[in-house]
Amino acid sequence: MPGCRYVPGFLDRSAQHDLVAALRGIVAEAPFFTPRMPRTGKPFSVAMTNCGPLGWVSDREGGYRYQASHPETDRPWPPMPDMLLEAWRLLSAYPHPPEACLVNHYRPAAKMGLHRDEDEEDFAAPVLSLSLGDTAVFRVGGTTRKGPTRSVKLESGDAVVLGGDSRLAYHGVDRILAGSSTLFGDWLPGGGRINLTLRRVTRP
Ligand code: MD3
Ligand code: FE
Repeated sequence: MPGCRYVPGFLDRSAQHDLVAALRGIVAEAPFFTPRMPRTGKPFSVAMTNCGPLGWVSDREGGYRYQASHPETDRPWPPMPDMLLEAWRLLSAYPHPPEACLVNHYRPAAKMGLHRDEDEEDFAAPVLSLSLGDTAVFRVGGTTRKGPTRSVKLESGDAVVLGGDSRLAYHGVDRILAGSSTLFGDWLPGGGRINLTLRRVTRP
């Protein structure tokens, strides 16, 4: 897909462990919450939190949006760790810092339906995805909902930069290969996968 750059093994095992340590601190300050679908209130199977000045949230009343505070604690999101800002500088080719890092936790049975990321004002900036833990079977289509899709596996340490045409491509997570990674150790009982997406939300 044009504008999409897949960087397998971008984070080595040591960098993955450093990122897990940073995430433990983030989750201690900003616990995972369960977002809900607009109008229906149906819960997502993916648990979420954020770091950085803005975070993505969703609930029945307010729908999908970015806001500066955690929806349950009302506290500001914790800062983005330097290693994430560094990954953005290395991979994004975008001359302004990211504003939001959405942290998605997939338990082994979690999925994410086919969707586009379109809650941001600035589609000129790419979305940077970093995967940790269990492998995800990911689905990628084109910029319309109909049309062919293909299946791609994302493993712990992989990075994907979604820029150009791929920035508005349909994508989702079909399934998590439970037990495919031991990265999280005794953190996150039940294991699973964490995906981080770094985003620019506002136009600079
Ligand atoms: C688009 N997250 O939070 S990472 C999301 O794995 C989200 O948690 C997924 O979709 C996750 O909105 C996907 C971003 C990603 C990765 C590869 C892609 C988006 C992509 C390839 C093509 C198009
Ligand atoms: Fe997405």
